[in-house]
Amino acid sequence: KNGFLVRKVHADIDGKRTPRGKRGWKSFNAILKGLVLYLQKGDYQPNKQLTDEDLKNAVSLHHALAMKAADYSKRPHVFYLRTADWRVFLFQAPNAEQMQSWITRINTV
Ligand code: I3P
Repeated sequence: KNGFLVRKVHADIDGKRTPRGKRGWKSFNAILKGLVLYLQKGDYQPNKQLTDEDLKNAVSLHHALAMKAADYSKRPHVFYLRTADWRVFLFQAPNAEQMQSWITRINTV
């Protein structure tokens, strides 16, 4: 699965709150491949080479959990992703269908 997602980093490893200046929303092309969610900047190109930055942004979905961000109302179609090492991301999907599709796919890898 791939698609457009906007990401906010809410917590770093061990659930430590991400500091100010690193909490802004950023747009990516997201690609779910195997147990990894790759986040690439720029226009979508199939089989685009992963840069060092792309690899840093990649998220392991092993023992990760996605859920609708019911308590976040500033933007629509936002879901949480909590990783095994207790990082927390917010992702905004383009619409409700895409949000649900990402949640389901992430939780069934
Ligand atoms: C953050 C940015 C986010 C905002 C966040 C800010 O600043 O403005 O959009 O989250 O607020 O800290 P920066 O880019 O300098 O990190 P919201 O869009 O959810 O308001 P927060 O610290 O309350 O999460």
